[in-house]
Amino acid sequence: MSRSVEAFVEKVVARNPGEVEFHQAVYEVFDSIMPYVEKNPVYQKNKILERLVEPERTIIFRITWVNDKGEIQVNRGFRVQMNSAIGPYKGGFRFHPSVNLSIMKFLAFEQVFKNSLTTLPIGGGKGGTDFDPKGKSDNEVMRFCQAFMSELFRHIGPETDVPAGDIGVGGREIGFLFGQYKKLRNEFTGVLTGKGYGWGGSLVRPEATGYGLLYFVEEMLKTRKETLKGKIVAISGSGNVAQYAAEKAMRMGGKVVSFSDSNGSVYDPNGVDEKKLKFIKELKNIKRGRIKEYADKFNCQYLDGQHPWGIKCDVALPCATQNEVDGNEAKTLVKNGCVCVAEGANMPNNPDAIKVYLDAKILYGPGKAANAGGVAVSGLEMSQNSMLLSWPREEVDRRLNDIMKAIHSQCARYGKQGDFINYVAGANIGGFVKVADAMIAQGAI
Ligand code: NDP
Ligand code: 2IT
Repeated sequence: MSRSVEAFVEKVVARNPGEVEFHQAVYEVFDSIMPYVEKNPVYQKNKILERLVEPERTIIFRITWVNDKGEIQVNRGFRVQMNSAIGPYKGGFRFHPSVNLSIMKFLAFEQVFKNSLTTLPIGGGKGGTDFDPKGKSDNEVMRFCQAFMSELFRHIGPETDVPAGDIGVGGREIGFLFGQYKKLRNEFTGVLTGKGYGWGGSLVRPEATGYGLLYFVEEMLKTRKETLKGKIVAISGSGNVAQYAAEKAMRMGGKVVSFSDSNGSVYDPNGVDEKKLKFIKELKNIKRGRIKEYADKFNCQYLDGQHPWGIKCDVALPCATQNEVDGNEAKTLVKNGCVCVAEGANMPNNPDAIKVYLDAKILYGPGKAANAGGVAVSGLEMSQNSMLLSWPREEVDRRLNDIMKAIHSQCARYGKQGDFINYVAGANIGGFVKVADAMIAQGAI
């Protein structure tokens, strides 16, 4: 870390004690943009870095709801409205017991640069709650979503802040949240994305993060004159992103050999096919069961309590959560011949792991570039909502593919180091410039 980055991050740590995930995200971004900032004094003069680490607004609130037994439950809700320089705040809701202010701020911070990279006019935000949807009935989830929105509705809106899904929030939750917003405001607007098709949703939004990830991987492999055909692909997670990453990887000719959840991983050396994928979608989206049932059903290995990174693969796609790959796991991946790591999840590789990939000069695509397809199609959902129309599947998919290619070009433009593309530097600088220039144009606000 350079002296100036170290000094800056120290101040951020002192001002935001204990927010370790936020510190990690700030360090990662500023480490790559600092040389660019130092070459362009206008950014320092305008205190852009100091402003970027201070959310424009943070809302923290109590959520009170009643469970099926009639007992009162209390949870905590968050919305971090990080930066609106280039558009309304935009970013998902996470429902997971680990949610705290640090995790919300790291995700909102990352979202600012990611959304800038999409080429669309969307600012950055993130929200969520420590409510755990696991084991709750549909009615409990509905009452919780209604209670959550009963506070949040006054802070969001189609031209102010447009939330969507993230961990623990999919179509079911977006439906309940949208219903409550509509009731309280008496307005049918595009205030949330990831809505159902037929009531304002966009085709391809459910698939967008996973599909976009593979479009990005395709571009990365192309720089080395390779394709996914015949490559062995290890995936972690088994939720929205993992499922559609697997679907697209498979359809591109890759062999997907793993999934995971918070209990363990499955290793299927024969590869996932359409039938197995259908089983996972039903298991995870409807039955809400554990990934171990996949190993039982298809008679393959279950790695209890383990990540899938010990499995030999050509391409690794972490699609579960932050810090799910450490330095040793990254070394194992590289040793086993992995040539490409692309992040479906946000910040799944810790700083040691990232260093391993950069030192080995393998293809490494950070989340803010590689998983931006989800929020990009959310942006396209907003466009369709404001035009009161819906585009056909092929149109949305083509736009998603074009956006992922444009993000790849941005990364190559700002990250080229000889014949190596440093996608970390490329994505961070590429995302930064547009937001920083907009902030300068809009004055000291
Ligand atoms: P889902 O809730 O659909 O799935 C999450 C998956 O990750 C599940 O398999 C879950 O296992 C696992 N997981 C979650 N938390 C943990 C944890 N603390 N430890 C181990 N495993 C965990 O979420 P998504 O697929 O939507 O999100 C996955 C990742 O992708 C997140 O990092 C999210 O921020 C990122 N992302 C999502 C986008 C989207 O459009 N949905 C867009 C861009 C990024 P279990 O069921 O056991 O909890
Ligand atoms: O991390 C992310 O980009 C998301 N969870 C999607 C956000 C969105 O607004 O679609």
